[in-house]
Amino acid sequence: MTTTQQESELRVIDSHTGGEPTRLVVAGFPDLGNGTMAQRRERFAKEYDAWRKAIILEPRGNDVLVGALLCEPVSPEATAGVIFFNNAGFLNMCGHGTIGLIASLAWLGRIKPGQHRIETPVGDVTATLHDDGCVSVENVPSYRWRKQVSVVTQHGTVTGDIAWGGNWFFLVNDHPFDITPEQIPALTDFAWAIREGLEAAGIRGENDGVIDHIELFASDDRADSRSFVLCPGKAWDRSPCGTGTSAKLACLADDGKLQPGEIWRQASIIGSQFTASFIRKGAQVIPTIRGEAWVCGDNRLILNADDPFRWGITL
Ligand code: PYC
Repeated sequence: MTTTQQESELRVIDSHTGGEPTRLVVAGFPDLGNGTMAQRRERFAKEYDAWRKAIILEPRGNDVLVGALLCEPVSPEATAGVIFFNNAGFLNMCGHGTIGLIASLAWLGRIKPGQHRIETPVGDVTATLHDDGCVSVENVPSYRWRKQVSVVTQHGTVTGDIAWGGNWFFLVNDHPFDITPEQIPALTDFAWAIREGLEAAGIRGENDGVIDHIELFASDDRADSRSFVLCPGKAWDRSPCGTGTSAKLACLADDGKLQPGEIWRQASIIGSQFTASFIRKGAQVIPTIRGEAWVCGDNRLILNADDPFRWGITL
């Protein structure tokens, strides 16, 4: 793992998308070479994981924060490449984070309204910056892998769908909770028990993909559905989760409950919303999610060589 003895400084643009924070690293990160985003993510994980922790963990960050490393894209047609990470490791794609990335690039004056191709470790997505400041993201193809899978947890047997929306999700409609802020500790325990149950039973997505996001649904009086999403590092998503909404759309499409082009409004547990729809390309479901992000900081992170917690608090 590569660390340096000198003081280092990173410039980061902080934003939030429906309450969920994104920290975009725009300067100061070590060079990861010219490979694909998947290759650069591998190098990041192998050689620079200390930098992930310095950026995300306390005292500079927190467990809710999602990091986004801005990269030169491989293709001259693309606007940017990005690698997403959090307190537990790396994400494949991130919907709220892509909205934050686009809003931050616009705030920096680096992009104008219109379409922008963004390279991610799991494929390209197309983000559109609209004139009103909203951002829509045409995501990677999404699909349901398994329907109504039962998993044994400490809270009993729970049944849900396994779907890919750029990350792997276990989606549960049938559970005993209200999805309200008062229930967050109980929802967190329940969702984490599902995560542990899936791991213990070796239940995975396609190609052995770890199911590291758990999504619980309920009705909402101002949207089509409200969700509680537990992220890989045990923090709950303040936004409706872009990749989670994509996984939801794949399931709805499969069940014939949502038609191509029909709008789905997904609310988060704190009431923020994404609107979403999908198109079909052959057998594939391609979701688009739309939301808004707000830049809330333009910061320099100082990694002082004498700081005992320079590389984050790692308990
Ligand atoms: O919006 O896709 C998303 C996301 C994943 C984890 C947190 N947010």
